Amino acid sequence: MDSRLFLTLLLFFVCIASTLSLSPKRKLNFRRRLLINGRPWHGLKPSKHVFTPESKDGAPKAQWFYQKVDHVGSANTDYYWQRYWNNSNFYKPGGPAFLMIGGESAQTAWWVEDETLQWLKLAKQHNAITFLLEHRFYGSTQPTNGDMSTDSLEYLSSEQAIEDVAYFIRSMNSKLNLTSAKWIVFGGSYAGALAAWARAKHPDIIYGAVASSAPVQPVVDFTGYLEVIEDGLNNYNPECGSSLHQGLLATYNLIGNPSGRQQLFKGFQLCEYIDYANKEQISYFFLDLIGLYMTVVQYSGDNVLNYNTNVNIPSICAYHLQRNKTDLQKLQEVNSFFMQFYQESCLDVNYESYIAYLQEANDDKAWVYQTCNEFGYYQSTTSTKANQFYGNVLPVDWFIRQCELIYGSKFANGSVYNNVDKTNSIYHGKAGYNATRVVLPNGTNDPWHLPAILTSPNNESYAIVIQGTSHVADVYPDAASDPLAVKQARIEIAQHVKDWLKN
Ligand SMILES: *[C@@H]1O[C@H](CO)[C@@H](O)[C@H](O)[C@H]1NC(C)=O
Ligand SMILES: *[C@@H]1O[C@H](CO)[C@@H](O)[C@H](O)[C@H]1NC(C)=O
Ligand SMILES: *[C@@H]1O[C@H](CO)[C@@H](O)[C@H](O)[C@H]1NC(C)=O
Ligand SMILES: *[C@@H]1O[C@H](CO)[C@@H](O)[C@H](O)[C@H]1NC(C)=O
Ligand SMILES: *[C@@H]1O[C@H](CO)[C@@H](O)[C@H](O)[C@H]1NC(C)=O
Ligand SMILES: *[C@@H]1O[C@H](CO)[C@@H](O)[C@H](O)[C@H]1NC(C)=O
Ligand SMILES: CC(=O)N[C@H]1CO[C@H](CO)[C@@H](O)[C@@H]1O
Repeated sequence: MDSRLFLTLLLFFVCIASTLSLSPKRKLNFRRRLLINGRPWHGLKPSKHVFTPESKDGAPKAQWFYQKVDHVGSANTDYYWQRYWNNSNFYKPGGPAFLMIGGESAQTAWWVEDETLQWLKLAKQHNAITFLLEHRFYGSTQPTNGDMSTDSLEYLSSEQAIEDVAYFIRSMNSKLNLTSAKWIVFGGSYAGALAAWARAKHPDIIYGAVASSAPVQPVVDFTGYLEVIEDGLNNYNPECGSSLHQGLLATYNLIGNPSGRQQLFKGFQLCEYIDYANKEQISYFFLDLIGLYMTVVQYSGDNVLNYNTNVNIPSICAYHLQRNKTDLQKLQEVNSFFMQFYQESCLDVNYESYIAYLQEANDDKAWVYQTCNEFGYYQSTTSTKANQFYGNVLPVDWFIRQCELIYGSKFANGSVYNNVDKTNSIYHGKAGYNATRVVLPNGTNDPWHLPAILTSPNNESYAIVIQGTSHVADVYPDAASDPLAVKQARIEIAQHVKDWLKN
């Protein structure tokens, strides 16, 4: 390696290391519990190895791609180092190239390493070379060397990320002589939307896309989200849903008086008393509780982390279906289960430190920025149905106010609505999506199916319904517990990819 490149890289790592080791005042605890604008601590598409960047010896090593900071404007001509991984084990000259697009979290080698992953099984079958590209501003891919000030975040957008993908493909084509290879992009959740949009935008270099649980209809007030969570619990067992409803109601009624707050302090093992005058804190407390059920329903049964063993709808509902306990006690037991699971010593209810955390440079700050700047997707209790079930404890304005608190006055209320409108005018929403050679699987239990494409947009793209499954269920390795519907969906996806790669 030439010494100047080495120095640049060294500097880069020093910067990254100092960014990532920030925030000694905060333990990881409260971040792991929270579902921050739909994003859990592990990112929207969880990876098996969330804390270990390289999963084992001999795993593919991270590579660095010299990438343009700005594809959209012309003023900034800088470059940055974008992290990626590859696996050429299956590749045979003349074979296709598969690219997994990274979403709103740090990536790990697991995605190109674990040959039981569905897309790697396809790569093996078709002799494909595979790549995983980390999204700008997440993990170690930092176009502004870890600076996440609002000015720097100007370079964080889905459009820039899609152009990163296009530039990466063009460069690999010339570097590795892949020009005649068919490129297929893969992605799940937000990255699924990126895969769908990238195929639409660059049909000349991207031959097809598998876009799992892809939300392509940004909306500020994502009212349906919490309704699907409620339905997920009720469809399993109406008594489970009703017990959660009663538990939340009891909690809400106790907040109004001092002895009730004392009872909540003890029962939920809070780190501090709730200040009844602080309405922001009360919403934050309810997000602590409701967020647990969001995570559970959103991932229930997925064959990754603990979602098909003890963190899923049946195991959490088991608490609510106990006899001889009040619904408040049951809710508190679910809370205690997660406190142990996340190793929390007390339950954080400090809204100010939550905001302070989001003002630091981290993946959550980047994702919340994207919600303020492009997507919204605020999981509010605004709808009549959600209001009746949860209480109106998470009004949409509570989320919108955070945009201004974190990123400044540029993100006052009105601008968030304008930003989301702008995104929909760029990508034309789900009704306007009309690319060909795209597979769009979605799960009925997953709240993210609402902004996903539900009917095949044309006769060369395919929406696939997966009854009773959750978020991005189709991307994970086979499990004995997989429902038939997800097995069938995987077969269908494989068939479409095979058709595309024929001749
Ligand atoms: C692929 O990754 C390996 C290390 O895992 C590296 O040696 C090789 O140069 C990489 N190839 C490309 C095209 O990046
Ligand atoms: C590049 O790939 C094409 C098509 O696969 C092949 O015909 C050609 O010989 C390759 N060129 C080099 C320099 O390897
Ligand atoms: C529930 O409570 C009733 C009345 O207090 C008692 O008779 C019964 O044994 C209890 N059942 C269980 C499973 O604890
Ligand atoms: C925010 O903007 C929206 C759309 O313009 C408007 O409907 C809403 O009332 C505003 N909320 C506040 C708190 O100003
Ligand atoms: C989608 O594209 C096809 C082929 O160009 C066209 O016939 C069809 O009308 C389009 N549908 C929509 C909804 O735009
Ligand atoms: C769909 O089918 C019709 C009729 O067979 C055909 O004309 C059209 O080109 C096909 N493709 C798309 C993208 O609509
Ligand atoms: C949950 C959901 O909306 N599923 C949709 C997925 O795609 C199929 C096929 O178009 C639809 O019929 C489903 O309604």
